[in-house]
Amino acid sequence: MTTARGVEGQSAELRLPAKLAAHPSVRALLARRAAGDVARPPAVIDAAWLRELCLAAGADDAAAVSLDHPDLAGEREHAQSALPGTRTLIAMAFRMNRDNCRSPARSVANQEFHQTDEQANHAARSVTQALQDAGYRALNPSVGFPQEMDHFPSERIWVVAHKTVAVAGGLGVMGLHRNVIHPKFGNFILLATVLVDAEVSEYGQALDYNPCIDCKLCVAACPVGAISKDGAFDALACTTHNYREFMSGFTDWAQTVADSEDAADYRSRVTDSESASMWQSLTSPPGYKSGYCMAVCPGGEDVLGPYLEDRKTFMDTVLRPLQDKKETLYVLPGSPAQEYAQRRFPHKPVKEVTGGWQPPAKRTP
Ligand code: B12
Ligand code: SF4
Repeated sequence: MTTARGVEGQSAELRLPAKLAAHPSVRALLARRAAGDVARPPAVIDAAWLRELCLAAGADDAAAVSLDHPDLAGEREHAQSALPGTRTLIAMAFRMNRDNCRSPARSVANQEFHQTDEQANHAARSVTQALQDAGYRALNPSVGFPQEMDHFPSERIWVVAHKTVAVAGGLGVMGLHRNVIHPKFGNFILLATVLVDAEVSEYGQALDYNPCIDCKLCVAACPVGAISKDGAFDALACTTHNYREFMSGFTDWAQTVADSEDAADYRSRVTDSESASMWQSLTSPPGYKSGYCMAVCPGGEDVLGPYLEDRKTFMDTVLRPLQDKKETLYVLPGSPAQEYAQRRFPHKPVKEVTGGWQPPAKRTP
């Protein structure tokens, strides 16, 4: 056995088998340690250094939250399973360009979501790498997709709930539509979280007010009635329509392909536009069908001005184009979403789908 001592104050007594101690990598590391070249990171991360790191990586706002925070009780098990030893979650917000998100052209809005998603993933990865280089264990779960599809559909597929962490850290509060509204940037933000195995010198504090002004424009904008005035949220209605070309909607489409007798039968069930849209989602990042709740939200100091100055013009130029858009709405048969969509938006064709949640009933020959 060989005993090696690290640099002063590190008390790294290593008892290594001779073969391992003689390995060139081990000898190089021990030599670097002896020369004081491998510093142990501070036990507590400096909050100002960390914030600067996040902003330099591209975040527009950032805050650390202890995993012991009472509001993160539901996240603890997930965080520990993703990175054993996690002590702190670092929440980051990334601004999206507002008018892109508001565009009735899906290609424009989706591009904005995906570009910001990519930017947030890059930034979170670079923060993780800097923490790793400083000597910590750190991990950045995906901002959006990919998610853990082996859990789908019975358990949650996301590693960390970014909204929960961001709210606990004071980056914003969930509005009536359940998107997090940042006090300055409004709800035009995507969120990322980095897990790290150390404490931070100062943690973010939750906001003491909600930037949501309760205008209920999100209720008016949602084409499938997923948002109620009282704050109830119909996640299934949202997923069935907005995520038509994601996991469950894709399954429904695949079932339709499987059930079709021939090309003519397939084309009687799926329009050319729908086939082309599905192709686009399969070859590019998948396209959201709406996100209108986010598009119309006037909350947040940077966003609020035009709404306060002239509400009618705001509604005519932001809300109405989305309401007027002719587009297919996807609903589960007999669902409240179906009734709502037909009543509120008679000019939008409503299509019944299974949502892919369960196999369709066998057709009788
Ligand atoms: C699951 C999910 C969804 C689901 C459920 C939405 C929801 N309200 O939770 C669906 C598919 C409907 C969805 C839609 C959208 N999402 Co989403 N989504 C997520 C995800 C993966 C987890 C959300 C979460 O933490 N939920 C738990 C708690 C915190 O949310 P909650 O609202 O309190 O609880 C509801 C859900 O949990 C739901 N629920 C419970 N179990 C299950 C199981 C399944 C399978 C589903 C679908 C829902 C569901 O019911 C609860 C009651 O309403 C996060 C990414 C992440 N890893 O965190 C993005 C995230 C929340 N989504 C985001 C966005 C942008 C959207 C869309 C705008 C997408 C778009 N471009 O059109 C819409 C907006 C819909 C809305 N009004 O909320 C952003 C929000 C940013 C912000 N400013 O807040 C996030 C944070 C992604 C990111 N990294 O930025 N999303
Ligand atoms: S994303 Fe679309 S379907 Fe979902 S709640 Fe918002 S407006 Fe409604």
